Amino acid sequence: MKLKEHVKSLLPQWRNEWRTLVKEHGDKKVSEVNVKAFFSGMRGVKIVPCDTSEVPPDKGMTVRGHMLKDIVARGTTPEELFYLMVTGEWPDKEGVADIKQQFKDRAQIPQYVWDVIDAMPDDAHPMNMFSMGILALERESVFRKRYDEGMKKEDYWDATLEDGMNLLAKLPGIAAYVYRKRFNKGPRIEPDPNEDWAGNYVHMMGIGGKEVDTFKDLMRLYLVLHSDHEGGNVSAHTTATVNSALSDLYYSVSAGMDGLAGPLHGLANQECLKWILGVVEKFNGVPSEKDLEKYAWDTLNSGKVIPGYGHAVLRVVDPRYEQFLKWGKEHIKGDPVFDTVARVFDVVPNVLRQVKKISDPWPNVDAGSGALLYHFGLREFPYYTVLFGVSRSMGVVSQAIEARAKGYPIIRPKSIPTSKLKEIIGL
Ligand code: CMX
Repeated sequence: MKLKEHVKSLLPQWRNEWRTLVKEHGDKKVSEVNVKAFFSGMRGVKIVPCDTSEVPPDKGMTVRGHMLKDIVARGTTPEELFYLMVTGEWPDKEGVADIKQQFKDRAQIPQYVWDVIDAMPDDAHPMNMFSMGILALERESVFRKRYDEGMKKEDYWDATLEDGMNLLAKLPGIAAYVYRKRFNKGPRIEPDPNEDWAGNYVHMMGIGGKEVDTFKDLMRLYLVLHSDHEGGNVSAHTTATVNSALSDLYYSVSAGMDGLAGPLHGLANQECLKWILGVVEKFNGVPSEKDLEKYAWDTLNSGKVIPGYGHAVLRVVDPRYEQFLKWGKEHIKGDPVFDTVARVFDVVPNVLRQVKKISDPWPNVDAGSGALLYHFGLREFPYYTVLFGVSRSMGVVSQAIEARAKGYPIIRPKSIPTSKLKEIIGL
């Protein structure tokens, strides 16, 4: 079944379920907020619904109940994953063919977007250029046009789905151009109608060579693994909050990407590779465990974080890291950068475990991905968060389609001054 038909068939259930829950169980508690959580960025407080994916601290990311290792083992493509995230079911042949075709048909990008990117300074950060490209496209919003014409609330999902498909179809083109423009790789490359979403992204970046098919496989994996991580992380929560004001998906996704650009979130992958390359350079190759242990302590003692390690929610090795490591071990031999990533995994958790305040000593998604990209010649690491952004857009778009289909209200939690908090706890 085609994606839009499938979502349409789910509407009655989606619209009724949460309203019935509110009507019949509105007073029951889901979560409590203690003072620690209040001052810790709402850590652990269950505050918003998200059905596309969940991150149990002891398991890591699951998509609509499917474990990541099973999703990867069945060779899931980004297009299939997007369908699964939106609808909760795997697409049939018609569903996959439809998404692939839609992504091709909607891939053309208006000239003014190239002009906006071209007008930016040569040293603008790639995430700035990427977010700016998305924001420039807002002029194309179907949601905004229909809203201005008086669209009914029950049709918001349809306009959001249209915007989501248009935006996702165009993202590889924008992201690839950011790469070529920012790193002087030559003129823009047109999409190839014979390529899938990930393959076209690689094609438009202009990365070739004899390993290009393996790199396209890596890109499919990369786009699957970074796609979603429930609803509370910075990029997802920001996108959802902005979208809940009925700002269309161009505004919302651009805002989400601005959050992804932070070093504690998506930018960690660039920071992580920088750290690994520093290790390789200092030790002239893969370091011994003893040298690495000292290097890790030096980083911590200088007041810096070890990028790629730790997580706000997870308390196990991130399964996304595990999948990257597994893929790397299967496809890459004798690469000092990748081998250092593997060695860091043997050493750093033991170091971080000794720092009392650190809740999670294990690698997250960012710990290994950069070394794989580096191996295939994608060495401009300030660019890495853009790849993350293309993938994460699938998740935040899926969440927005569902939120508008269900008719969730504007997100508006309450804040209070510290003086009021003190009053509440009796001080
Ligand atoms: N290296 C050094 N210190 C670390 C650390 C690490 N890898 N992970 C956590 N800590 C520190 C925190 O900075 C914090 O210190 P302060 O209290 O002095 O501020 C303390 O340990 C407690 O943090 P926490 O409860 O374990 O973790 P948080 O939920 O506050 O933060 C995260 C989570 C990811 C921001 C943090 O682990 C971190 O900075 N990691 C390195 C950066 C990184 O890899 N980010 C990518 C995360 C994945 C993503 O979202 O994309």
